Amino acid sequence: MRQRAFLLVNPWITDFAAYDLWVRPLGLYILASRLREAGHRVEIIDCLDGGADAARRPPKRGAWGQGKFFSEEIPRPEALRPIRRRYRRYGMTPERFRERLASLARPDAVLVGSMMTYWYPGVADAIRGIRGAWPGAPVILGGIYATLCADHARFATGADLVLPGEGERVLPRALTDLLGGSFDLDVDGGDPDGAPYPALDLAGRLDAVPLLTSRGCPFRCTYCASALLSPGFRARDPIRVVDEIEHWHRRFGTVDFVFYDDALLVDSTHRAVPMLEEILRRGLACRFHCPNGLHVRDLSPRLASLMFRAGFRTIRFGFETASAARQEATGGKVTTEELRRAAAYLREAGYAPREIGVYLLCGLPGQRAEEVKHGIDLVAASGARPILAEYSPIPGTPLWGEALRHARYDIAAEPLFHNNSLLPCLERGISTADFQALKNRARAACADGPPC
Ligand code: B12
Ligand code: SF4
Repeated sequence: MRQRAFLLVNPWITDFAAYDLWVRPLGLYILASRLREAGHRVEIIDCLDGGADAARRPPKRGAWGQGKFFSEEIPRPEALRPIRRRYRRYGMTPERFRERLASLARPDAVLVGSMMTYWYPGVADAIRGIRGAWPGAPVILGGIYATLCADHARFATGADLVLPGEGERVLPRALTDLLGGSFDLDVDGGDPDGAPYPALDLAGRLDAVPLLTSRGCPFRCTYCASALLSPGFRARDPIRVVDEIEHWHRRFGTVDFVFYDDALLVDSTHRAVPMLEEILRRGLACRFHCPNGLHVRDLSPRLASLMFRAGFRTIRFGFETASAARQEATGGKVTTEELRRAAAYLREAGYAPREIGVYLLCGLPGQRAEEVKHGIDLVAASGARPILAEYSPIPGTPLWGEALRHARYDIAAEPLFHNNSLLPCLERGISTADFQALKNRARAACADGPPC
């Protein structure tokens, strides 16, 4: 096998606002580890990695590996001109990015990742920078935007090749076509524990490590892209997950771990419960964070107690709406009774209401302000903390057709309008002031108790 050199690039975020809620390009680190395992040389540039940007004083970071990004104001893209809000680029400066590229030898191919669909301007900028450094180097784009908006990515980013899907499955063939030889990256052979750990040792910082205990989700909520990104549900052996936690904790001193799973608590008897018992058995003094919504249904008194004792510090549940009709129509992943029960178990385990975050979707097609208000009050009355999550319409999801009918912008033509903070599908009857009142109501609902 001929050894090849790859550069992996995580582009900037371009948005009205962004906060580093443990945002790490885990997909790229997974691909880097597999390329390395197959004997190739890999370098990674994470434009969001503050640790890689020693020239600037870092912005305020939280105590648990989250915090602010570096950012600078940039002109709004043409489509967003009428929206009078400041627009920013988050991450390292373009000069720093050029310096990093200039410090590297020309790779055989550059693999660019992507996250939110409406962050594509940062992807196009990164590809422009790569072209400037090595005009002839092949650039392959993958990741979430490339999967959900492949056609758009083909004309809007300047990539030579746009590859939708999980990289370890789609890259081997593309690399063979491009470079010749064979690239065996799907090394797990169907065993999700057969692969090496993500190559996070290449990251500029290991203050928080992202973890995946599974891929995909057994549910099919109509607003969610999980099935498009990872078809089928595959779970790892919980004990092997603890091995990974122990690896980062003991070798790199990492204390904060962040679960990126779509379905961390599903089938908890066979997954989360043994994992937490093992964490406690090994005495791993770590903190765990779940910024992505957890499932309420599988929560038992035992699981709640284990979560508390094992160090789960950031917990967020996906409840989305208190409307029983909408719960049912969007996929039936949770009922109101299940939420009440779960919140009670967590409080019995030791959590304060303010520490039990519950996401409520806001701005769904056809949703009235009354429904959101009802959700806020119900979550608060259940002894938990309501957190509004603005709906981002996603092409290819079952709700997309309805989103198109209700959208206030041309979401079909322009992914910039998928931006959750634009509330693109908000009912016309709900004004900005109404939305602000809902936000205030949610904030006030958890004004007491310890800080979270
Ligand atoms: C964890 C997560 C978060 C984390 C952040 C993590 C991060 N890295 O950014 C947090 C909790 C902060 C977050 C927040 C939000 N999120 Co989010 N999030 C996810 C989640 C669950 C997992 C992403 C992930 O890292 N997966 C694991 C890695 C391994 O997978 P991956 O990155 O896709 O990489 C694989 C492939 O894409 C591919 N690949 C990747 N790079 C490359 C490169 C090449 C060259 C190739 C070939 C392949 C390739 O191979 C990789 C390995 O298999 C996804 C859902 C999902 N299942 O993906 C939603 C998701 C991305 N989020 C979504 C949304 C809506 C949001 C929010 C707007 C929610 C809200 N309303 O508040 C916020 C916005 C954040 C912001 N403004 O800052 C949407 C996307 C919306 C959109 N329009 O793009 C998703 C898809 C969920 C959904 N609703 O369906 N999120
Ligand atoms: S349960 Fe969560 S991850 Fe699964 S389909 Fe529904 S919203 Fe997506």
